[in-house]
Amino acid sequence: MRNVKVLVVGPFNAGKTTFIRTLTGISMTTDVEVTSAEERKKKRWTTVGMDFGMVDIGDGYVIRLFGSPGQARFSFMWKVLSVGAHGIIFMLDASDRESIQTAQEEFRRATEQFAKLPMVVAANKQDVSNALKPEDVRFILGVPSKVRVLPCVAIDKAQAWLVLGSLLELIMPQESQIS
Ligand SMILES: Nc1nc2c(ncn2[C@@H]2O[C@H](COP(=O)(O)OP(=O)(O)OP(=O)(O)O)[C@@H](O)[C@H]2O)c(=O)[nH]1
Ligand SMILES: [Mg+2]
Repeated sequence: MRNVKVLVVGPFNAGKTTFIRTLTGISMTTDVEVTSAEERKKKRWTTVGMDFGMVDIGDGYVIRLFGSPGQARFSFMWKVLSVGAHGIIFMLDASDRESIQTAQEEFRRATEQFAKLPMVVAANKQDVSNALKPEDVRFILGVPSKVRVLPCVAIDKAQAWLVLGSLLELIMPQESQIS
């Protein structure tokens, strides 16, 4: 059995937990009710520890998906959760103009922290009519040309698979490192 570890990071409300739930049959999360009034305007539940789900992609490969919390107070969790990771999905809510500055800052932090790992950017919530397109996200976040920015709808299994598949294409050539 070959285990591939993927970590999903990104700001509060990006859709990380949803993405992992959509893709994996088995999953766990540590979501609790949001306490801050500002954040509560956006949604009721937030991740305070991690999300986890596994998916068997055949040929003896199992993908283990870990999701980080998005609230800034849990930023230390990136380091904890990335131990042994083979690749990173940086997810943002492309429909939320208010959170774009936070996404810029978080993306900068991700490129520094995960410089050695394969990464793709998922411009989530493309089903929302005003969502920024991947090329706009690339420009605003300053994503380097070697990093792919992909459209994503985390509530849609086929779309979520395309994002995971793009990252796996980057990871698999290095599969000798996978145990
Ligand atoms: N329309 C739409 N809504 C989405 C999509 N993905 C997630 N959502 C919604 O966005 C909200 C946030 O989703 P979560 O999965 O909780 O986001 P998160 O990144 O895990 O949030 P934190 O753990 O709090 O950082 C929820 O209400 C989801 O239902 C999507 O692709 N389209
Ligand atoms: Mg979450």
